Amino acid sequence: MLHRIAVLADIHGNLSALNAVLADAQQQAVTDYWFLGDLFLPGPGAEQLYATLAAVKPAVWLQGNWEQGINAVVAGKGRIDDSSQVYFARLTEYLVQHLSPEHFQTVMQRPIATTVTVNGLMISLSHNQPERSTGHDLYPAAEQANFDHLAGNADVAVYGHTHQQIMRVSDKGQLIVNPGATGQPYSPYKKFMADQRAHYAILTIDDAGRITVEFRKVEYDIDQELRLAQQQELPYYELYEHLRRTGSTITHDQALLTKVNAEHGYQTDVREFFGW
Ligand SMILES: [Mn+2]
Repeated sequence: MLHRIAVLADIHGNLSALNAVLADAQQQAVTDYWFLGDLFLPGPGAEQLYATLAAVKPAVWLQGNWEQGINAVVAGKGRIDDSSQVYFARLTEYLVQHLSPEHFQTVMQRPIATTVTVNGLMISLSHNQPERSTGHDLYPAAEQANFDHLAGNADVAVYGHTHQQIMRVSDKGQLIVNPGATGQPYSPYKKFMADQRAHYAILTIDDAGRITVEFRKVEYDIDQELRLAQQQELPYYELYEHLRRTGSTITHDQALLTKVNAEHGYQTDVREFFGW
């Protein structure tokens, strides 16, 4: 059977982007869906986002470093004097309050990597490296040895996490693909960063195991996504608006986060909710 696989990664709470990508994928006569992790936050998508992704029955559904971070917060790990950790925890509180406990558990128990064989092609799938969902070692221009490690003994390695669409090869010629980010596109290059269309990729694998890779970028309504965030009373709404309009994250801007946390009493929220 001919497989046309839509590969999505890094949705990051952006339901509007996910809807646009799924509509495009349907038009492209996709037969399978794979998701490489980082489903929630900092966007408002929670229960409905879960249901939307679950409805296409992804054959692969991985966990990313954000899910691991969310798990760590819920397990009680974090420092109240670290503004970035308060930011992450306050968003986690929002998620816990907007997602059913059952679906929360389902997502948090996904693996960080897996391997599947399609028409004789062995494909490794991971959020970042198969053994570790964090790190900068697979950024597009990173060292070749890191990509050789990723490829392992697979024919094709597919990973997410960097939010940038790339295709390259290992030293042996194994194919390496990153579908980019559905909910949070990124580029270090200013001209491309201005293009905030939602990313995904389609892998077409025929009966003979021949593969074609297609990178897609889909327009969606950012204003609608921001209205959704407002309706849902998403914490750090202003920062989310900045992120959606520019692509720039402020996750590590301690000075800004300290100010916003103080303005909204987020530190107190986190202390009360998680007992930090
Ligand atoms: Mn990630």
